[in-house]
Amino acid sequence: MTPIYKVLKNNDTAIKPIWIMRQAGRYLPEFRKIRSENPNFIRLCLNEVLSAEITLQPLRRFDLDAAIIFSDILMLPYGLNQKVEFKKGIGPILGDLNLDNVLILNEIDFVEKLRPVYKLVNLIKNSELTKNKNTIGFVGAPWTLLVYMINQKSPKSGLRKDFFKDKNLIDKTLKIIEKFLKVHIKYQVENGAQIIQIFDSWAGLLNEKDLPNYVYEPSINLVEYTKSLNIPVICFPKGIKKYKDYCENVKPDAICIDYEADPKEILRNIKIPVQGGMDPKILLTDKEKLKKEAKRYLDIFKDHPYIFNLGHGVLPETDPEMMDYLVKTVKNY
Ligand code: 1CP
Repeated sequence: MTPIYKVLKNNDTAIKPIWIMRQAGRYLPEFRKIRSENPNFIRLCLNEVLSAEITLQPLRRFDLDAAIIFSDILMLPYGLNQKVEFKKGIGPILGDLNLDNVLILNEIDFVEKLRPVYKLVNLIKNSELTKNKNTIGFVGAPWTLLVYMINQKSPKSGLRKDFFKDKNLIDKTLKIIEKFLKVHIKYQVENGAQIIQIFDSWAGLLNEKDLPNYVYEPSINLVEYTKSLNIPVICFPKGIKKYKDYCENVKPDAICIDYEADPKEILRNIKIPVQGGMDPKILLTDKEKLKKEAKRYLDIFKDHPYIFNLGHGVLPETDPEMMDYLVKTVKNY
C-alpha cells in the first residue's frame, strides 16, 4: 500500500508522508521556462504532454509521496463554456455567465472539452515516477467555483456588492456546478486518480450562518459521491475556523488545515486523518527555522494519522533548495 493510503485507509501513525499544494509551479525554474513559452494558461492545461511534464517536475527533484495533476479549478467554468483568461499580474478574469447556454450543455460535450485533463491523469498514473506514490486529482468546491463564476475575478479584495442579489441565479448555478463536478471527478477517477482533493479556497469569505447552505451542503454531496467510487477524499476548506463542525457535517476521509488553524486544537478536536498546516512563508526564512517548524507539526501529530503539507500553496518566491530541505526533514523524522 502507498504511504498516503496507509494514513487515509488504515489510520497509520508510524508513517508521515508528504506532498505539497502547488508543488508544481512558479517557484521551479523548469516550470517558468515552459510557462514563458506558453502564455495561454488554459491552453497549457489542455496540453496533456506539457501538463504531465510539469506535474512530474517536482517528483524528479524531491522524494514526494504524491503527484497532483497540473490543472486548475477554473477548468470547470471553461468546460461549461464560460470564458476564462489568466491575466499577468491580475489573475483569472471570467466572461459573463450565460445560464441558458449552460443549462443545455450535456455531459458528452463537457467531457470532450476537458478530455486532455483526463488523458493527463492517465499519463501520470502510468508514469515510472509515480510508482508506490499516489496520483491526486482535484476539483474546486462548489462554493469557491460559484465565487469565481459570479464574481468573474478573484475575490481577494472582496466579493462584488450585488453578489447575493439574484438568489435564483446563485441556486441554479450551484446545482449546475455540483452536477458537472461529479462528472469531472468521475472521469479523473476512471483515468487513474487515486485520491480527490476538494479545494474550498474561499470558504472563509462566508459568515458562519451561511456555511451550511453554501459550503457544507454542496460539499457533502461531492464527498459522498467520491466515496461511492471507492476513492478517498481530502477537503481543504480554507479559512473556515470551525474545522470540527465542518468534519462532522461533510465527513471527508481527511481534512487539510490552513496556516491559521492551531494544530494543537485540531489534534484535540479532530478524529479523522489531518493534512497540512505549516505556513508557506516559513520556506522563505532559513533552514533552522524551517526544520523547527516542520518538526513542531510532526511532533504534535506524532500519534495521529497525518500527511505533511503546507497550510496553502507553496509561494512563487520559494527557493527550491528550501523545498528540498523540507522534504528531507520530513522523510528523516
Ligand atoms: O504561471 C501562472 O501564472 C499560473 C499560476 C497557476 C498555477 C501554477 C494557476 C493560476 N494555477 C496553477 C495550478 C494549480 N491551480 C494547481 C496545480 C497543482 C499543484 O498544486 O501543483 C492547483 C491544485 C490549482 C488549484 C487552484 N486554482 C485553486 C485552489 C488552491 C488555492 O491555491 O487556493 C485556486 C483558488 C485556483 C485559481 C487560480 N488559478 C491560478 C491562480 C493564480 C489562481 C488564484 C487566483 C486568486 O487569487 O483568486
